[in-house]
Amino acid sequence: MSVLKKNLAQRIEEWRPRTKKLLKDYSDVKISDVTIAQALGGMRGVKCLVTDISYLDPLEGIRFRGYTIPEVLEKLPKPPNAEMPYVEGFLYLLLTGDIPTKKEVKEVHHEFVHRRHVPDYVYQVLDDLSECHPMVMFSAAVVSMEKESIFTPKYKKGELNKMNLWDSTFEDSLNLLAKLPRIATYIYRKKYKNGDIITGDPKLDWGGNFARMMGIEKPYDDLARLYFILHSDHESGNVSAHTGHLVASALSDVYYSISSMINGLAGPLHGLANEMVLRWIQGVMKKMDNKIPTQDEMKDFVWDTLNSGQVIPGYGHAVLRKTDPRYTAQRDFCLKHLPDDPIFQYVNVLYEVAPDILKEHGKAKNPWPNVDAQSGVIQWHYGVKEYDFYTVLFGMGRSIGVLSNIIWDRALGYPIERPKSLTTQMLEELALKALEEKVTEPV
Ligand code: CMX
Repeated sequence: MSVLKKNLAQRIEEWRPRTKKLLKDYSDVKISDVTIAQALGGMRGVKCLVTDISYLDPLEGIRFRGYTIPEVLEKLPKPPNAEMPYVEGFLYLLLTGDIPTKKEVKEVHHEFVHRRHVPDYVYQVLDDLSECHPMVMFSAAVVSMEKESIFTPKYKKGELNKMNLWDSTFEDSLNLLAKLPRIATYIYRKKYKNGDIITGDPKLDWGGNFARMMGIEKPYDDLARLYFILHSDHESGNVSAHTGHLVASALSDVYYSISSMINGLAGPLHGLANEMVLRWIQGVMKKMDNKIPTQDEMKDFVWDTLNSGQVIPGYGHAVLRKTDPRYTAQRDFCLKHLPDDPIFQYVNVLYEVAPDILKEHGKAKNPWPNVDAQSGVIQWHYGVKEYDFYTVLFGMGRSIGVLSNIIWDRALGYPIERPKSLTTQMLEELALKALEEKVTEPV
């Protein structure tokens, strides 16, 4: 058994009694009330999911296993001469809660190397779908590998029970993760570089090998590591994470779950927003004839967009109420590596004016930028100019977090998810009852 799996097994054993005790002794303690606004409003703020992989504080932003982004970037081991940590070590952290040693990271790396072979039929699927959107190719490639699942045949043979469900899920998850850099870069090179495929190098880490197979020089490897870590997890209520969790809760294997997660990420209000940001910025650049706009000029563009009833992409968030620290981490990378990039300068002017305008506009609860406001800019700078591909990158990162969650869901025996629905008439009756109670309240 690998060190990662052994340590994970130990953490699971230590954790299980906590969940068990909560269920046994405190099951009726209330954690949330649900209003009509929440039922009709996408369940915002309803506290009804549990995850220990990451926690999103509205004012502080994300913490992974208790660590802020700067702490994660500082504490995790890095490849030689690299600025950013190994994705392998980050996975170790998400799964066990521990900062791994370099030796432990190397072990995860070897696990990935053994599991990275992509079956031939996946390339056939990708070749046949090469006219489709890259997210369609990515989702289809993942679900096409379902027959590789170790979990599903074991389940069918009756070999699984609540105590060992996680074990074959872990195996499936590592097998899938190991293949993602090859699949994603094959999509990219097939679609946009005339099928000129670059072979991988098993000596390289997950992020470094991804950069190599994309065909992009340093420091793109560091950017890749940073990007995948930042996009991995944002607790469980966002569309992609929740979809992955929901599908897996039916004990669908991870190939089905991650393919569904990718489909959720493809929407413009979620993962596709990074593409929309770049489109928006480049639309402004065209109108400005590439001249950097003054703040006043940028204000006009922002108001034009808002007045035409559209959102400012890359701004706002369902939970966050401050600048997303994932935005800040990418901004720091830009300031170091591409401070003079013209698109970055546009992004900066937008940052100077958009929050105040959104406050004045008065609709968005969060006027600050989110992760997507910076990510496309950096990709463009390093030559990844094909917008459609950006969400595939997001999907690679998000898989790390969602798979970690699914493994733990299975380890802790979380059941199939099944919230209850009401009809509109029932809501009207509840509203009327509340009104009557208010009227009869003593003054
Ligand atoms: N520009 C203009 N209006 C905005 C806005 C923005 N960036 N963000 C929110 N609003 C509007 C909403 O459209 C909504 O309007 P209506 O009342 O007319 O429907 C109102 O403000 C209230 O919305 P909210 O409660 O602040 O935000 P939601 O939780 O409903 O939505 C989000 C969150 C991210 C979908 C929204 O802010 C948005 O559409 N942002 C732009 C797209 C984007 O950047 N998405 C990426 C988010 C990160 C991710 O998940 O990947």
